[in-house]
Amino acid sequence: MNVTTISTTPYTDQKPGTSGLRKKVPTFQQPNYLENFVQSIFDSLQGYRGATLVVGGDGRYYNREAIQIILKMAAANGFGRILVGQNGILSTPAVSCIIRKHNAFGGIVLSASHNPGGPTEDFGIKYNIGNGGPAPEKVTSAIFDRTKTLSEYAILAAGDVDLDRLGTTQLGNTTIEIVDAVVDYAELMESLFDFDKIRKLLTSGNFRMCMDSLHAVTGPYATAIFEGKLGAPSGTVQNGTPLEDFGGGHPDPNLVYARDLVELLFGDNAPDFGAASDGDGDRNMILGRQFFVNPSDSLAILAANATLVPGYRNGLAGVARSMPTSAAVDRVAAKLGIDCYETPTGWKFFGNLLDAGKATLCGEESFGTGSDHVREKDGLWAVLFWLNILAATGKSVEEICQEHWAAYGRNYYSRHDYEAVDKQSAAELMERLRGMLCDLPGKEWGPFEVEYADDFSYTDPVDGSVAEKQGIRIGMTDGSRMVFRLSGTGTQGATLRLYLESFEPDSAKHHLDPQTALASLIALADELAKIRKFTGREKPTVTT
Ligand code: VG1
Ligand code: CO
Repeated sequence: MNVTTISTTPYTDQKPGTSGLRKKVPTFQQPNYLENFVQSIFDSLQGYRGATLVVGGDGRYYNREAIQIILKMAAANGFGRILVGQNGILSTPAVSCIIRKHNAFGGIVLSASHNPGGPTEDFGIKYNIGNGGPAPEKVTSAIFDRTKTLSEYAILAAGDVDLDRLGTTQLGNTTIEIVDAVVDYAELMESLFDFDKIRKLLTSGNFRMCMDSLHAVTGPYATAIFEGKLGAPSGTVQNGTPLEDFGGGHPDPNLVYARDLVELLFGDNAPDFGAASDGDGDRNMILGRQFFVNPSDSLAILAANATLVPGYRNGLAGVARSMPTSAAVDRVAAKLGIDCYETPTGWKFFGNLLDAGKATLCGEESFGTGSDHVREKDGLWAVLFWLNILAATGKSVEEICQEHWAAYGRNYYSRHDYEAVDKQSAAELMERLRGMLCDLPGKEWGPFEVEYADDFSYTDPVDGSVAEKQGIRIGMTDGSRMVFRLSGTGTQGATLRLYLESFEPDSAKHHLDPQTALASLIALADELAKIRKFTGREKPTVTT
């Protein structure tokens, strides 16, 4: 075996964020940049000699090059077997599924998720542990520490592996298996949902759906599942071929970036159901005819209706949501008499709760929902969950939501993103707010009186690890709340996220546009945090 050891010097900027290391492609293309990070991953792990690694990505620009480097390094570092998605493609939830199913030691996911792709756009790399989930903080900080001292890496001198042909090849002493990207994942979905019922709905002739894969990774999965297994007419999946630049768009399933789908669902003769997914397939947006389902509501609705789905027939052990996600699911948990956990932003914080059997469903306001079937959020899983509910109840998306609000009250919710703002000014805004926190409780503005104001800190109930400074929360006595956070996935300047929420128990007042319902809270947020002043922006870049 021809292992070479290459000397290298550390980069100082390889700190993983909310979900792995994300940078512009040219940053990753610097000499040894990717190699340094990959070697740092391996150096911070123990006991993987001879074990299995799973590798795949969302197909974006630089995916294939990165995979070739990773395969040769993993072989040089002593992995016994590497499972790679055909064409280098694996969605994030599929990686999680394959790690679990094949008892792999871990996996490497190549994606910058919802961020654009292309030669000058974003790339990313993330390590997942043996439970199939994102590496927890103690692992990512060990990786980061290692990047600061690394002086060499090991790589095999070998030709490229053919990523397109299914089957087994040998790279030094390591077996490389090019696996079908879809099969294991589709099988898992079939084991959870009532495919017969969903098939009946989709082939009944009076139900139409449209799935927009935004030229990203879910295309092959969605086509195989909806058009293949479930019999939906061909053309149900739009933009179903993964492209290196996602057709020039943002593969981000929200009202702004999935515009074509939104226009279709809000246009004349709209389909009954629309859904979209992000770059790496872990997010979802759900639309009904002329109706948008807020992701926080979606989590609550899935929880409330879980027993309609075969995989959750016996009920839920508990639920979990990220702190900025609305409290809609808390109300469902209270009614069901199960625990509801509040975690920091990022899926890695759900892993312990899922492993310990404390939570069955988890979700984030950022269009992410999932369950204990894998250890990642899962876009198509959420779409199938909704279809299963629609098929089991015969109701429309809008009816399901309206009835949910009538039963539980409505948590009006919105997120305002100020993208690519000046880093320094964004940091100052947050520092200034932090300095104000002790004086806020008891203060009154119009209908609002501050009940609490803090910087969210989380103690993991399973391993006791603590995560601090996870977002500034200002909660009012009437249940309204505003949260300020800086994004940990952006690659340009800083992104300020403002999360807004209020609670309306009266169903006569459930028809408002969230921006209208939240108007006075939005104005107060700007007054308190001086958002316009610090960002230099009159309005958010993206409002969802
Ligand atoms: C964002 C979302 C967060 C999500 C993360 C990764 O992080 O807010 O909820 O878990 O992206 O999602 P941030 O730090 O930018 O707010 V994905 O689909 O990029 O893997
Ligand atoms: Co994603």
